[in-house]
Amino acid sequence: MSDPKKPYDEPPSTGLATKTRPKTKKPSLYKVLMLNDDYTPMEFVVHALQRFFSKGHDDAVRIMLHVHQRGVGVCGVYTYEVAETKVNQVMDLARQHQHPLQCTIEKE
Ligand code: TYC
Repeated sequence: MSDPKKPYDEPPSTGLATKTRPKTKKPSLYKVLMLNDDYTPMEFVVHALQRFFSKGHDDAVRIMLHVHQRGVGVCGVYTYEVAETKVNQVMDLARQHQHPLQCTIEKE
């Protein structure tokens, strides 16, 4: 006999407690890298790091100087769409100010 309290699509209980564990996959992460150049003003890079990567002033200066001295540096690590958006935001603002600043994405 069917249980009148149960919906029709549920199989009859076996008395075994089971836990469904929906299969989820952690998204891949991507580093946003900033590249050095000889023309973009240091203050502009610091501003971009604060505005688009939510860095505090001191952290932004530290990252900017790292890129200035080493040629490349990590601004942050994000899922693909977020990383792509941040690269576009930086490059759009740089273009508007006619700075050659370049940003890229690298898979972690
Ligand atoms: N090298 C630039 C200068 O001396 C500053 C700079 C730092 C530019 C970081 C780009 O990603 C960069 N004005």
